[in-house]
Amino acid sequence: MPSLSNLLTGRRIYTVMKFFDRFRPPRDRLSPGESQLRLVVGLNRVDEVIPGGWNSAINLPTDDAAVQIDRKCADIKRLIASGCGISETHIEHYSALKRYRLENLLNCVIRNCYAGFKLSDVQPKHFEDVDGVNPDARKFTKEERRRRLEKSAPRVGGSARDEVFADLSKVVSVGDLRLIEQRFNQEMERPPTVAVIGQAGVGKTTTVNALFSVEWKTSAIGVGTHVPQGRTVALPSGGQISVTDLPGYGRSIKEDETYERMYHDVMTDCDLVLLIVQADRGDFADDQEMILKIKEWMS
Ligand SMILES: Nc1nc2c(ncn2[C@@H]2O[C@H](COP(=O)(O)OP(=O)(O)O)[C@@H](O)[C@H]2O)c(=O)[nH]1
Ligand SMILES: [Mg+2]
Repeated sequence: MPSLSNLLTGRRIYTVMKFFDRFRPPRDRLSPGESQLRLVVGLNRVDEVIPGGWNSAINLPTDDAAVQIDRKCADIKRLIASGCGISETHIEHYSALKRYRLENLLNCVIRNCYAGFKLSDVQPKHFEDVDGVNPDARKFTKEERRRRLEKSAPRVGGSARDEVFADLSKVVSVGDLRLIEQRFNQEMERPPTVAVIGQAGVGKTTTVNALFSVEWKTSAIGVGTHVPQGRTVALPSGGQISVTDLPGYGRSIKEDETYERMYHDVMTDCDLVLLIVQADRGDFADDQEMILKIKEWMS
């Protein structure tokens, strides 16, 4: 067995983690050929996709609307994926405001983020804390939600660390295992860095706060703010996360050109780009153009 001692840099640990994906239950595996592009496209605001389709008492779409939302988002995913040459597994639909399908978005983030296992203990904000949810019906609401969301993907990883080390102990020597553990612990001290991008008002701040259960207090990047805003916040589940809010694109060609260098510099350095798109909009041309650029910058 070759010694791992000279090989285990941070990124190599990622490779080791991916290798051990093979030992995970099938549902948690990367599918063959799935790219490791560190990009997730979030289709936000699905609560607005079907007019009158949201049942606010239980904070879920009606059964009919849920089917229609899935169908409509499947079309958008196909459109974006085929137009940009990315896998649909990098795109997830959800509602940040209603805290709907945040688990699915989080799974997608964990799968595609460099060292995504650092986020495997994250708990998204509670869906039943949204305004309008009937407090007396909470128990029913919870059960109803569980029933309806049964089919959605279970959480990737769980205690990713324990699983991976249990796997490793079967195939590497005790010395190498200790070394991997040491490097792993070093890596864990580095907070994951996520760059969040999207057109103004798509829900970047709302998404970060709901997904990671943080209170990210950066004021919305509005017209007039043209610099990235970075902040490291403590995760309630332990550890920290560094989030960079990038100014929005698609307002003017001149602005987009000015921002490109900045986008490029921030993105090449981060563990994940989270690009947020409004699912209830009809036109994704600017977003697709941006995805193509991100792909080029990050490859
Ligand atoms: N209906 C709906 N509104 C949302 C959703 N996510 C965000 N919003 C609203 O969109 C507005 C802009 O959100 P914000 O997070 O500040 O967008 P940002 O400019 O991209 O950071 C706020 O009024 C949010 O409440 C969502 O999933 N559904
Ligand atoms: Mg914002």
